Amino acid sequence: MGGTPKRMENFANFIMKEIGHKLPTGTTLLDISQYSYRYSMYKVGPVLSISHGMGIPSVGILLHEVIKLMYHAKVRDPIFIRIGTCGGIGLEGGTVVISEEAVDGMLKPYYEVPILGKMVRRPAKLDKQLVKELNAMAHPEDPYDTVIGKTMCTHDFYEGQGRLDGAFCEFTENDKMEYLQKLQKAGVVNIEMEAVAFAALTHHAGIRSAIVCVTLLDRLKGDQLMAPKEVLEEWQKRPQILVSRYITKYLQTK
Ligand code: R2B
Ligand code: URA
Repeated sequence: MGGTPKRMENFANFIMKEIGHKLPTGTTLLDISQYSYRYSMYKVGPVLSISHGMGIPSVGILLHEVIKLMYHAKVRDPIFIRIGTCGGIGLEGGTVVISEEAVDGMLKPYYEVPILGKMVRRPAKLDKQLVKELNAMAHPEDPYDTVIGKTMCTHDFYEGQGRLDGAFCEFTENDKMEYLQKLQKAGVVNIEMEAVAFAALTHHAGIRSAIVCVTLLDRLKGDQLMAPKEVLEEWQKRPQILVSRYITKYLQTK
């Protein structure tokens, strides 16, 4: 799973090549949920490549539906992996981050959701073994770093991530830097917007899951994405490469 329909179409085509999957003659890869006008979904043999949109509510709805899909399709032991983008904390743009922990905007390791008027708290746990297995897929000759670390998940891209360049900003550059340094001290290496719900809902369903994101910038150095579009696109392939190595290996040992 990943945020945008285009990235997940690209991933579907990429993984099809990597695992050597052949579509039945006369057929092409199709977005099988195109008429939902919400998400996109591609099936490539044993791999589903699905977009989840931006933010916790969007990924939450999708996860309910994909978890039900797994159940009705009688899929045994599925693995859910989010391939995304994020802001790095003290990491150069283009660094791949495998999340070992997910925390919310208050640095709490759970997903809180009001259900029938009561706040329900679900632990945002990721699979430790899967983190190691994914990390082992990084090659020493990759021209970028792959790191393991704590991921903060926010409800907002601008004020919620301490940006100064939103429509509103009621704090100073100093306040922002103090906050980001506090996050760094707490072990946070990247910030994105889905990790807590992704980790909590998969854990609640007993599904092994992982999150692999590429940093689009170092938030200690700025707020805006300054890298050219082509560079940003190349960076977004990096989590796909790591995950495709994992899937290929996994399928060979099955
Ligand atoms: C990363 O990028 C998106 C915000 O631009 C959001 O979906 C996320 O987690
Ligand atoms: N996605 C985020 O949520 N934050 C960033 O800084 C970059 C991508």
